Amino acid sequence: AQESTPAAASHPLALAPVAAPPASVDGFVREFLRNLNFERGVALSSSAPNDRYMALAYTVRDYLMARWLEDQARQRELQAKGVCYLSAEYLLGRQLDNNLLAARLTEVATEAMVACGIDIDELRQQEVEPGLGNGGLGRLAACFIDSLATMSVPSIGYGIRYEYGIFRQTFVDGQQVEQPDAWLTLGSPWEFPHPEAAQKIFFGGHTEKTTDEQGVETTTWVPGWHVLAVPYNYMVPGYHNGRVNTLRLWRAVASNAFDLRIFNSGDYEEAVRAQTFAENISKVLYPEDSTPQGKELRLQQQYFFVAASIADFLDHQLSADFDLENLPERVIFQLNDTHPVIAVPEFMRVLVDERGMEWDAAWAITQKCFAYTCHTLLPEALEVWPVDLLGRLLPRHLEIIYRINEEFLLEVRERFGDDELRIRNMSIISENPRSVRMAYLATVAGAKVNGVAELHSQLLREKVLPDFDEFYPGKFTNVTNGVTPRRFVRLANPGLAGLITEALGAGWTVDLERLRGLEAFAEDPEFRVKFAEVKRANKRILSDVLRERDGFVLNEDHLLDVMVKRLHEYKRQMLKLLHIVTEYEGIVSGRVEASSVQPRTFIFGAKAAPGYAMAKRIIHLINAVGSVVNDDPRVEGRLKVLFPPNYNVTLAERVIPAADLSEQISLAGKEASGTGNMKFALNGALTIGTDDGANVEIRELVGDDNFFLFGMTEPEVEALWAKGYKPAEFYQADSGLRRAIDLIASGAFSDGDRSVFEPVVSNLLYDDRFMVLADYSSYIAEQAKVDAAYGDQDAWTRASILNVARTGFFSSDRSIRDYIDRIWHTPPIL
Ligand code: T68
Repeated sequence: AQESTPAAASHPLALAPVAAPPASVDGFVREFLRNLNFERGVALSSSAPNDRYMALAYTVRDYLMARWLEDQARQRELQAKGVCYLSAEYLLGRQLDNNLLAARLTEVATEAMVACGIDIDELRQQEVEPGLGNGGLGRLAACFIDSLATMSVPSIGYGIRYEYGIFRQTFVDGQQVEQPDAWLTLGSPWEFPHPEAAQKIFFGGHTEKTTDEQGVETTTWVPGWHVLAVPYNYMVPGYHNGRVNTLRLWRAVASNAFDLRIFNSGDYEEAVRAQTFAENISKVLYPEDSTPQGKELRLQQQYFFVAASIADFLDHQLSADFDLENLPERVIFQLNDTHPVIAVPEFMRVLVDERGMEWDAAWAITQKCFAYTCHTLLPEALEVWPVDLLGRLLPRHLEIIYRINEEFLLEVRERFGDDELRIRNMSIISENPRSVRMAYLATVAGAKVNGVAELHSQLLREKVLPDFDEFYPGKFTNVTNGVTPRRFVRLANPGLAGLITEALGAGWTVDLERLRGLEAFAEDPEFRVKFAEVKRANKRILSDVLRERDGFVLNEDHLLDVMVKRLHEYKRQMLKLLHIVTEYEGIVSGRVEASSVQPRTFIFGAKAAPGYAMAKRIIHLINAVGSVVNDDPRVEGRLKVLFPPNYNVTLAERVIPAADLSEQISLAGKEASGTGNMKFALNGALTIGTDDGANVEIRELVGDDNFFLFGMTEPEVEALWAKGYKPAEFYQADSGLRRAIDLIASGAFSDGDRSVFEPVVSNLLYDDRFMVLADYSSYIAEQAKVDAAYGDQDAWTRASILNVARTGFFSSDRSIRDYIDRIWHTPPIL
């Protein structure tokens, strides 16, 4: 930020931020009209919905502004230890309602809009959600910054301001077609750009070594090119605590100097090309989830944002006289997966090359200032960067990584002798092709390494990084994920929130374990009736949304069975589909009376990575099955498959509160945690799930009677692989499975064309890496139990209430408390 002149700084009006406008309907109306007139330049009578939305957003900002300015000043004054959360993704969802809620302005704003003759709901619809993330990992980051603000933890979130977020999904003939997510086109009222505070970020070039008279060697990096990183600040208001934290996202902009050099040479086109090249860095979010993209642009993105963030922290957040030796008492950089891990050599480079610190001292500090969260167990999802690419883009960083590795492997040798196999297995550099294993680098550098659910953390230690666990006792820990109850209960499910407050009083929103108090109400028949009414009302709301959005008809009497998450083979949307096809086949073959089938609507929501062919075929198949099943009169409307396109946070907020059944059916040992599973349980859906990720903890908490468990355990999966898994044997052994697969293979869902879904069928029969067929019979049997249980509505409601009552543990506030206790040691500043 710009320093003010001494005269301005001592002016009486500059000593404290301008106070917020009066929090009355009248005050809000004035502020709103002022923004409409002065910021949008329109009169109310001639304003468009977007003008009104923008003015409303500006008004909400105005109420938060004084606190935001104070909190920034205070964070700098106190110099207390804080968290820098480094994440390449923040899947924020819409901001308006969240910020109104946090600032206690929802009612005032609603009434103010009424006074102006405006339907606030219409303005809500104007907001395009910032989809700056792929799925669970990005949404987790968004929940965490909400909790950090609500718990008054000194912290700042750093990331990338992608010009295009996760693609908009459309279906053409049932197949996914991606459209660019131009979320910025109508303006983005929640961000504050600061081009004057841009940082230079360097790339390429070479390094040079010089030795001074004392024989001390120094290395200088002579970079080849640079771009500017421009910060865009976002307010992150805590819930009802008056605190406003900052999310700082970086945008890449071409530097003038760079352009001019070429421009002066007379090549205008080349100058523009250079600009495009630089600005590509923050152009688009990589839509690959759980499979790293080894592309150079991706590495540019990663380095771009962490280099800018580290410089921002060291140059602007520390007091002028700060002694860098004390950094570990002042900051912890939390690495959200491996995407920001290049921050480790960057931090070393800054300390050693720029600040003149000795290597050993710098390394000791680094090892205290970083911690790493791993979000996967899939070996193919662990990021590696080829050494030649790294050397070309970041030559000095590659040297630093080599030295870190050299000294680390020396330590390993000291401890274990020349155990070459162990050394090869633990080396940060892997061979053929020579690459940097980013997870290993993060593990060596990090003070702590955590998994995201108990089972995941255990498997991480035992299967993925066992040598490191042995080498670094106490480094590995667990922090089970959580979700923010503000967005996912209060905002998404106001009916349930009201009922809870009626029963337990206010306070549960920031102390979610209080939901335990609902256990007693589960035994109260009147409460159960009210609870069931809320679920029904939520189905009606969803029904309206799906009719408006997609032209779908949702039968509110159906059991609502929901599977929403990224499309990935390990998550096993195919298993869900085989269940649906089995039910359908039973009816059309005449073996099952349609009238005896429990009416169910299956809702899918899933985006496939654009380059993931099998995932896209599965999407096609879901749509194909849906159109056949939905239109077949023999089904008598008792089975419906709805697949609204473009599942995102906004749709999740409508789908989750309406669900009866939550599908969490990944192969055991593959889903690190899951967070959708937590959102469903907190909103009263019962889970059908495997013993995987956080499902394990959900089941332990809600109890076996209130959870539908099926499938192999992780050790059983291992045993089956060891024995030799032959999916065709399961196909042969189960007639229901055979009929379902045969029906797909017959072309019944592709107008008789057997070739369309042949790759899906043969993948299941001859490969089936995620053991769909092995878990099929257990899944079908458990689904029969679901049908039976749903027959007793009152008992179902009781189980549903118990799910809410017993899952308060999954508040992201608890996760943050665990991070503070086990990793960060950053007390809240009250
Ligand atoms: C998810 N990971 C885990 N990755 O799959 C999920 N990956 O079990 C867990 O609950 C969640 O993280 C939060 O811990 C992801 O979402 C990605 O999105 C991703 C993105 C880019 C590259 C790799």
